[in-house]
Amino acid sequence: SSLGDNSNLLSPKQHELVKMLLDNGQDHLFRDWPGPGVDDDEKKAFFDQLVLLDSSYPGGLEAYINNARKLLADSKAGNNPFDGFTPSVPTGETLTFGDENFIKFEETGVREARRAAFVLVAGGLGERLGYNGIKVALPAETTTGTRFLQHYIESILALQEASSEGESETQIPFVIMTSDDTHGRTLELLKSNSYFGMHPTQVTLLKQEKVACLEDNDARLALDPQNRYRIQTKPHGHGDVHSLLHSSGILKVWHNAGLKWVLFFQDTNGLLFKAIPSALGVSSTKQYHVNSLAVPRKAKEAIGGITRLTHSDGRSMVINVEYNQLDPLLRASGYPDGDVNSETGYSPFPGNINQLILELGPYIEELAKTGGAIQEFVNPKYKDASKTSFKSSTRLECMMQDYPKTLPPSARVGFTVMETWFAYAPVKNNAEDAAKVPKGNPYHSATSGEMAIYRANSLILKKAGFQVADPVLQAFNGQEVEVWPRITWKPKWGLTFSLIKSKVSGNCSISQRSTLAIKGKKIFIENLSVDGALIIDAVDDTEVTVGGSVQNNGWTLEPVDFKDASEPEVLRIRGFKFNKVEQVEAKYSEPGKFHFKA
Ligand code: UGB
Repeated sequence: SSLGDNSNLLSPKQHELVKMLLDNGQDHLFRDWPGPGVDDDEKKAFFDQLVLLDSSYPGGLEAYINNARKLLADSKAGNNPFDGFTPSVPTGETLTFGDENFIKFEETGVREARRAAFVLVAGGLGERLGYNGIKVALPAETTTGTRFLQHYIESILALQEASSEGESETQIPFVIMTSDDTHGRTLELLKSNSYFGMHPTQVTLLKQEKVACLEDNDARLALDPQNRYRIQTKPHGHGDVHSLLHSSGILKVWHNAGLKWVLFFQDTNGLLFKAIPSALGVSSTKQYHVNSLAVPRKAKEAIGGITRLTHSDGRSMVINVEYNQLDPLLRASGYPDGDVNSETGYSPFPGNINQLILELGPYIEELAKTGGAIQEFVNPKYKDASKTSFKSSTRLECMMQDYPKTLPPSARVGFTVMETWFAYAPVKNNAEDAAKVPKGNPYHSATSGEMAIYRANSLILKKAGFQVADPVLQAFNGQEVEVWPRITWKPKWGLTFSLIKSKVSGNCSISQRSTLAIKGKKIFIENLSVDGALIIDAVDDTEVTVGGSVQNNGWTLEPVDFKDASEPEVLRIRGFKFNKVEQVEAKYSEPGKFHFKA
């Protein structure tokens, strides 16, 4: 064959791989290759790609092909992955922001953060959002322009500092999973911003590789339509994070350093860190090996449902059922209406927000057995009902929240339900799709994501004793949202509810049209009324007490049409911008103790 003539291009390792492929029905990959001397560099690049695909999958390419054949056969046969399982609504811990229980969990969580590591999965391109850049570079809100990644890092640093109080200085490790789509730009964003204040050695980037596409039910690997010397690849999903953490060896390093918790989170949730201290407190108090964060879920919302699955053989587990699988599962198991709201107006199944807290010890033990492999699935789009050919190539995928599926029944798997307003506001949908979301369901757009931050901060200050004006309803990019006063603060100012309460006193109020940005750490708000815009900025060593009455024209909100190409994309996707007409600025760059009276 033409490959035979080309085989002197191969290293011994590549030789073995090619033999395995030929033994596994993949000879089409080398069909009609020209003889040696033609396209040799491209052929070598092809073999290099094979080695990469082989080394980045637990068990190698052979395992990938075998797993694919099995899953494709199941899919063709219409086998139900939940066969034998009956779904029911599980019970978990429910947290109410600011109550006694919550405050107790927050205290515990802050203490435990000394022994925590954080893992951000940020390899996804965010196709639903259709934004040109990487999602973690987007501003979470445009009052201060703080980017998601910056906010995450500042939150981790605030936790680090709070949990070190009275103890030796600690550095919380931070891993970011990237992919070829996001790696370069993530690294660049960190470097050009001095890692947003984090020590560069604290941050580890782990890049996930894509997996080979499959062109038919025999799991023949698909060649790139543009290049016969490349296998077409697609993302394998966020579940890769487990095998990457395992193979990098970093978990052992953490274990040896005495760490106990690994917290996983996603790329665009500007509220998450308001829920992290208490959720970690729950993990620690309840000794959960796995704790998933959840919020009340609207039927058909694109978030998975946390479900108890009980098998006819007695096995039972609490696990995420992905949003596209929940409806068919329910219909097949005695709920003829499928995924619908109950009389509460919500789905009876809590919504998975994919923020997981794992206890490190049991996690390492489990990965030692599985190598980090996560149960996969395949989702081919068939040409017709015969299910013999695909409309386009497919691939295996896996999800990080499926980690508990291989755990023994003795594992302590729990979940914690938070109120949505302080825990979950992702930025996933583009303006057009968000505008089409059924009324009453969340938009999950840049518009709603930003407005949710102002709403949460307003509600929290209200709980802390502030008089906060009611919101007005306004539509941006076809989405009606509550517009609250634009209140923002740095994580180091308001890491926990107790901390926030300790910084607000007397008679304080803010009007709906106002902006209040707290950019320092030791800023005490006392007898302050804001009607307009107030920006307080102070270096960490400085203590400022702010009071008096702020009255100015403030920052007005102006609509931006998402189709208006003259506006920057980050503004277009949210549908508004601020016109900074007038503001009061209190700025302190020297250490000391100050009083600011407006
Ligand atoms: N991601 C990767 O890092 N690598 C990949 O290959 C793919 C994604 P999406 P999805 O909480 O709102 C999830 O696309 O997958 C990262 C849960 O499965 O935003 O549709 C990516 O960068 C679902 O149960 O979400 O749905 C991002 O940070 C529900 O909980 C993250 O993975 C839903 O999120 C999620 O990717 C939710």
